[in-house]
Amino acid sequence: MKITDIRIFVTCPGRNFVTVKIYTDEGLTGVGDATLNGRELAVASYLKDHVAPCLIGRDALCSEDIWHYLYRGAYWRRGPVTMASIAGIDTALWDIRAKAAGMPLYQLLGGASRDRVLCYTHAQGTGISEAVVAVGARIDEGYLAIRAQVGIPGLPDIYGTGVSGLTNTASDNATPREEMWSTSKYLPRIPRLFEALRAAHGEEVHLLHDVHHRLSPIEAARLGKDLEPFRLFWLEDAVPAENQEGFRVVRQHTTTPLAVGEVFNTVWDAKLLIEEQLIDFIRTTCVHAGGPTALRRIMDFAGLHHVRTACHGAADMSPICLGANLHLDLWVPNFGIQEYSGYTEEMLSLFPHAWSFSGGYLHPGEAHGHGVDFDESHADEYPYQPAYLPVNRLEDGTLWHW
Ligand code: GCO
Ligand code: MG
Repeated sequence: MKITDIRIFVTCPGRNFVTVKIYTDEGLTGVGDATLNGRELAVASYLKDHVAPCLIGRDALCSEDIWHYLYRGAYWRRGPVTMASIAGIDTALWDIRAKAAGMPLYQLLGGASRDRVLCYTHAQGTGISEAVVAVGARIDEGYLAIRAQVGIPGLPDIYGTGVSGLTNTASDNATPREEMWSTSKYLPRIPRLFEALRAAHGEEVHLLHDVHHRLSPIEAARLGKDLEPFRLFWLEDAVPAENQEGFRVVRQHTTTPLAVGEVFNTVWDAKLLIEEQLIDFIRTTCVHAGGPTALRRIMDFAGLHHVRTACHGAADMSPICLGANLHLDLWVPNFGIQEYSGYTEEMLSLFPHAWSFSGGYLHPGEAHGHGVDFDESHADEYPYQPAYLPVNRLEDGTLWHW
């Protein structure tokens, strides 16, 4: 089955998504997500200018060889732009393979290891009482696991604590918004949030929190300890993870479970973290970690070391990424949880999908392929809009992590 054409679409149905569509001489097509939030056009160019021309005429069923052709063959390995590009191609090729086999993708991976996929969603508030109400509303919608974030007095407008994160955060602004950060204001606030959440909503609901890489190891260790009474499902991205050894300090001091990896591109980014069992959940996801070919290897490696999976699933990855993740989630023996922050109706109309949500769980559906399509006839109605993630500065102006 020969690849006859590859088209790249950058659309903005509320936020920017990069979509790869591969066409074959047998009429089968497949779609993949290649979105890299805030850097979409770099990936689109990588794909259009450097990848697509090299793949025309190749066998669409040789996805393993194509993966290595794009990874080893480029000489310049890894990095978010390269790996999102490879992921877009790889996901589309797995879609084609599963359609050719007449099966949902999870059947090709080894079949379902569970009936349904536990997911967590987001709830936030600028104040603690507002966050408590927001978590309650999510529980009422049927969610069993909820990531809770709260604003910090004295720090205006922190990412992830105010309005819904479903749409572009800076769509009316061609440069990133600048936010302000203070670890000393943040650290005492978060245990108070979770104390209030447990008091209001009891022990059963799974509660999670995302630190967005803003702490040092010893600060993260303190936070993990202070949160122990509230039994979090996890503390996410507690410290920047370029220095994987930094997690040893956090790990030695707290029994709060640790999750990391949404910005990782390959297994090499997590090698020490997994081998030394410094984390409990690995957050790599289809689009940023090189597609199903690479992600399932990371998942298997994690399984050897008591690390469970937790694919990143915020709304800045397209519904195609979520659909592909759900097949891996249904199959993977060491599954943990899937992030699911949902999509707007507009987004879902551009990406018709077979997955379903019920009672706190997702299922990828039984459609052949990964079950998510792209309605290219409407692509022109949603042109790319420049947008960036915000940047973060300390109160004295120092540029900080987030
Ligand atoms: C998450 C993430 C998001 C990211 C976003 C960046 O846990 O869902 O941290 O909130 O900020 O995906 O593009
Ligand atoms: Mg996160």
